Amino acid sequence: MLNHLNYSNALVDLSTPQVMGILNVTPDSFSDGGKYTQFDYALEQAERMITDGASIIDIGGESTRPGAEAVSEEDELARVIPVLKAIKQRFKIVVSIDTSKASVMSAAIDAGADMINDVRALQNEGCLAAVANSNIPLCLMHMQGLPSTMQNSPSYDNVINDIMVFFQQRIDVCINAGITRERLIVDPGFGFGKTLEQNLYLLANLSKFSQLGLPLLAGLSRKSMIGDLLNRKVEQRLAGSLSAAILAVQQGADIIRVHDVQATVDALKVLKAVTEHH
Ligand code: 7PM
Repeated sequence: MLNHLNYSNALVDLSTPQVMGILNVTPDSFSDGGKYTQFDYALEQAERMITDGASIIDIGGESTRPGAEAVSEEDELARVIPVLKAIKQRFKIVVSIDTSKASVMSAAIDAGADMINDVRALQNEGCLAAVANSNIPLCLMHMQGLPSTMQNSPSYDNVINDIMVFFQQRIDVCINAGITRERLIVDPGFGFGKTLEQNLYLLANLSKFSQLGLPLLAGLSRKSMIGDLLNRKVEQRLAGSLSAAILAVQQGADIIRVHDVQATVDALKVLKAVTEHH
């Protein structure tokens, strides 16, 4: 856990936990109703999340959904880069790009991205080189397997220890590639190759990752672990997601990645107020 993250043109103060709002720009996240384009919708969503108190907007153009078809480089660039540019032009907000492709990372950095969020922790060809010459923060997420098959039979000796070893290896690889430690953020990747039991154990022991001395990001919003635990469909998972967000922050998470920004900001305000008065 650190107190600050230094961004190119903005500073995110991590002395209190911050909310990262999810902005999906995948076709499956948008049903075309006519003249209203995905581009306009994305900008409106971004504005709402900023108003609601998000300090980071995470733009994703690749669906990591289990079984989702791969997105081509051209399609991902065409979805993400115009939205990134428009948000940077209109709002004063830190913008993160959720991608695993080196070409998208490079183009996003050129277009003013403030952060790269990679569910594959920069393991794809060319990713280390793509980010090494910039100075923006990088989120390294843990995933066991690949999105198409990762939920088949996830297996660990100990999920916390195994993820800790993975982080240590990726941190070393990054440092050897010329990326300073100060730029790194870690994320255990809830739901990415983990059973419900493993996800719950991970949340219960999340504070172990503070040993790394790096900012900790957690994404729990509307995930299957909430749905499976509560037997709720994706649109009925807000209460479960808020509870999980509170628990993650109590266990040391610095950044919470969510769909429902206003509700999460409210929940964290209650936690903060109570924590400051005990
Ligand atoms: C289907 C399955 C759709 C999973 C979307 C998802 C994380 C992330 C995602 C996370 C970081 C979701 C995921 N999850 N990046 N990207 N951490 N750093 O639920 O947990 O949003 S995609």
